[in-house]
Amino acid sequence: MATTTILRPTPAQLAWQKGGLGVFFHVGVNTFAGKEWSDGTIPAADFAPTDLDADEWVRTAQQLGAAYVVLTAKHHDGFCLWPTATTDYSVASSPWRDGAGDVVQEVADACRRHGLGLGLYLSPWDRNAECYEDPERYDAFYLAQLRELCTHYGELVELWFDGAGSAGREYDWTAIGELIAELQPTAMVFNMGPATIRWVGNEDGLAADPCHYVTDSTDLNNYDADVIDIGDQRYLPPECDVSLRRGWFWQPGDEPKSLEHLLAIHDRSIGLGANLLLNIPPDRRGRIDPADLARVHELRDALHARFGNGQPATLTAAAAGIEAELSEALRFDHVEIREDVSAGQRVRAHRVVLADGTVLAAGGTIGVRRLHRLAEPVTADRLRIEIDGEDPVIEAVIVHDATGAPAPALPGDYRAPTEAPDA
Ligand code: FUL
Repeated sequence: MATTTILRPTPAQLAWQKGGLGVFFHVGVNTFAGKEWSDGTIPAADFAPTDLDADEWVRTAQQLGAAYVVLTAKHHDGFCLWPTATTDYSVASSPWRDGAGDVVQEVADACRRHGLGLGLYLSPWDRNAECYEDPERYDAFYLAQLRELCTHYGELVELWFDGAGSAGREYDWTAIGELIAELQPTAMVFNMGPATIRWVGNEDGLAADPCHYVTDSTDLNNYDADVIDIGDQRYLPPECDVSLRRGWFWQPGDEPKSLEHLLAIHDRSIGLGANLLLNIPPDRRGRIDPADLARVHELRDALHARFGNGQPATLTAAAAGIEAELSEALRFDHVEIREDVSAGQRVRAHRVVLADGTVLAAGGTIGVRRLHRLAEPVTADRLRIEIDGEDPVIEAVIVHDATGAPAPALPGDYRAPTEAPDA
């Protein structure tokens, strides 16, 4: 790193990071057209879920341990899932609930019932709005939509601004930032304009080590940790987005990823100190597809089997790190470490070492949580965590015995082939 300046998270950023897991819901006219992207011409009348149950969506997220959800209030096609005053291209023009429904409201209510935070995706690129080609008019239109979302649904934990389709287009990020500061000052802002969190750089749900919380840019093409200009640095922790299925929208014939693949995504996002936003797309009934639901429950059970019975160690400071003392000699095959990043991310490198000097695991970032899966189970009553970094604070070391629990292949390549959207 070129600097010793250590930037701190805001309390809202830290709370969001500690939450760790979010669930994405992509639903809209695309769901009924078998498309990933559409061009704004699919009739609003095609939005016709027969049995929409937002409570089931949010309950499913909660069962998986999510802290928040993010709903596509408007995708690139411009169709709005709430009865906006800005356009007729919305649920108000659909047969669903006789045009009197509001998906955003139903999800917001379910979030309140289940204690999850609500996030909303409002695509800047809008392929339906007739004013889109006139930047001044569109900026006003977009701000009006954002104002509706920021005023009618209670507290928002995240606003998702997707960059797709917007290359070369500058939106009025100053006004957007002012509106958010006024109406939803603690909402995380994803990746554009007044961003407070950033995209991890792929749609496979995979972070890498090191996982920097401080960067100079959300533009990953320009990101180079060695040439950071101190003045431009920002605390921008990453969110890894990925779909349970191949597509973001539910499509017939698509299937959920394997349990092993999902566990690998978990370990390489949450387990590397990043957030994970896992998309579980409602189907044409407006329900979670039974195959998806079964896979989500398998994932929940597997995570519980691996991490549900952790044993925390008692920590004491040592020369180059900390000593972690267990209540007795325990068998374990995973080590979880949590850094207190409230005064900034400080650990640059670390090693997990047994009393006899055997190095069990090593890495760069610890961050809000780091999971090490050991090649072999060990039995020990103490560990040393050796740390390189500036005044690092470790808040927890937890050992887990996941004997017999499903786990991803070690190592494995879990990148998905990329494909252009079909519109
Ligand atoms: C992308 C979009 O183009 C996809 O349709 C999806 O919404 C994904 C999360 O972000 O940029």
